[in-house]
Amino acid sequence: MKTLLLTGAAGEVARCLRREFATRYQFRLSDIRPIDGLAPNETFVRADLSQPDEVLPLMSGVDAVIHLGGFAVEGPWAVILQANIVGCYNVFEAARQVGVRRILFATSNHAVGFYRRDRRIDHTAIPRPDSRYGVSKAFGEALGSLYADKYGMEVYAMRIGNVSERPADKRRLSIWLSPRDLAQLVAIGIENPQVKNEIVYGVSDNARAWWDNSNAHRLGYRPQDRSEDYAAAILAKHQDDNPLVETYQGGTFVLAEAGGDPNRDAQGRPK
Ligand code: 15L
Repeated sequence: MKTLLLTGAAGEVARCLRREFATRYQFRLSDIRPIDGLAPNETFVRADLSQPDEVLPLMSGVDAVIHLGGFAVEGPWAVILQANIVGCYNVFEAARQVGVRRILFATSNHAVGFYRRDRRIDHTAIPRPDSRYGVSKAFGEALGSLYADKYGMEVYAMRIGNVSERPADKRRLSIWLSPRDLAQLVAIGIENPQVKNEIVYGVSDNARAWWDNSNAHRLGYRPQDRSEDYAAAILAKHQDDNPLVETYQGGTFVLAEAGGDPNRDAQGRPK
């Protein structure tokens, strides 16, 4: 059984992966926050990813890294810099030093959030971040590309839409990623020998998607879930947002300033 390092293991995306992969992989979980209730296939090592000497020991004996750690919404520059930029650098650099070749990196739709919704983009679309958070994800994509090209690492950057049991609103009908499709996408990133220097979109089989996910399809991704099954109920309740929010893929992140996503409280929980 492969052993995977999962950073950001106290977060929501990690919770889905731990559940989906409970019998498939060994997990070394890491987060700055504590985690209760470890399963038999899990161990936990607390680490602050902004500290290189705390990141290096996480890598020993690991087959691949799933790097989810960092601040998950818009935030103040000092926070984004340490958690998402310095932290991401430390993870790639520690993996290189220890010889862990494969890294799956959770980038985000907010790396491309300033593309309009009427524009269909694929994995070759250059970043158009909608926030400092989005800039940090574009940084991680660029860093991954450097480590793939320069050091021969195998890098799989997932521009994740929104992971949840069901799509939450109109915008998420386009970007929703179900937990089982997330698991399929991640398993491809871990197992597929063709992974070299990839960008894929983390999205289910959504009729309203803004993304051409042909690179993920090339690598074998066949999503099982469709947001359209929830569309009628969501659209019946939907009220149009600010026109800027409705225009751009990043939604409220295009407006968010100094403190974050207007849809979330200070702890990052949905309001
Ligand atoms: C993200 O990147 C965030 O981590 C997540 O909390 C959601 O806000 C998501 O994007 C989204 O765009 O819905």
